[in-house]
Amino acid sequence: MDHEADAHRTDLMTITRHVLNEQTKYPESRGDFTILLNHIVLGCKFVCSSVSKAGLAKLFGLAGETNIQGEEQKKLDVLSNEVFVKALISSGRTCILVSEENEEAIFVDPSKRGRYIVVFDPLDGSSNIDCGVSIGTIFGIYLVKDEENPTIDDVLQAGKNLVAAGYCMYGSACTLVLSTGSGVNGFTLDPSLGEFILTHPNIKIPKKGKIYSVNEGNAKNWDEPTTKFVEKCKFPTDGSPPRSLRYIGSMVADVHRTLLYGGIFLYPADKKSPNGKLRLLYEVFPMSYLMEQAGGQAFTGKQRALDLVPGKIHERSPVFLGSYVDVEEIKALYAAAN
Ligand code: AFP
Repeated sequence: MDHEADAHRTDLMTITRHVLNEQTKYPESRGDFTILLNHIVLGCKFVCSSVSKAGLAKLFGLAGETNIQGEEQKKLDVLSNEVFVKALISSGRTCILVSEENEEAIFVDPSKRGRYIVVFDPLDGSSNIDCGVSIGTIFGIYLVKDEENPTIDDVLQAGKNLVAAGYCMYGSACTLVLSTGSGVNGFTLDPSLGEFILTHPNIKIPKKGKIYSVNEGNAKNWDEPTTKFVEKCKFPTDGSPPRSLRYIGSMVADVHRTLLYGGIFLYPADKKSPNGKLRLLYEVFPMSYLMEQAGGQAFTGKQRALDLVPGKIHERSPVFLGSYVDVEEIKALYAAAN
């Protein structure tokens, strides 16, 4: 019997234990981040359970539909948003929340205020819900400058100022990927324990990948560097084999695969959408932060994604993110075009 392996299996590293361990590196830490994270984890568990029983509970479909009892049904993304907003406020550790679902930023009442700002998309990829494709929650965390006086400028910070970012993917397993600024770790929900257990320690993205991921339906509107890059993926001229195309259309799932297998995910600008589709604060920034923390890169077509400073909370940006070498290739094409 392999006692060492058994010891490993019985020594469970939960996400809370992991974050508490990380905090011991910062003697001034007050445990606030662990409390905040526990509330994010609660939201993820709720959404995970709702997504998995959505068909049963008749949670699918349009907001405003009614159920058998004649009660109004809430769409899953609306419900998820309510759960996250309430969990984050009740943590007592947040001062401003920005959600994809709310037009305006939410300023937390002074009686419940803390020093963290959370930007999030409670249920990204929601157009994929009805066909059972993996979807997810994306979040980024900033610190406020003055806890007594939070302003919208505290939210409009460059992505490089994030103190943590992550996503939770509701797929064949429920996986939470997190970075607090010293690498990336993945945790899988053990439903029998109700705990996220460290299953993917210190994730590093392969330096170069064999997969590209893009909505090719937009190809007729792409700019020259994107067109050239995709052409090279299909018809390489350096003797290398063509790359595989994988596109789910759910950013969390596409980024998760990119992080684990390597490759590049592209949501470029095009003639119809000069800023692309994805939102800077709660899609581009958190994913770019995770990519860099895992040894990859994220580029907008003009600059490092994390250097951008948003002018508005729901601002969009093009993004190319993934393996270091793959992103270097697209950077070179943009540099040549300018
Ligand atoms: P939905 O939430 O409307 O499904 O959008 C998902 C998303 O924001 C992101 O998760 C995907 O990467 C991207 O849009 C897919 O966009 P296209 O459908 O234009 O390819």
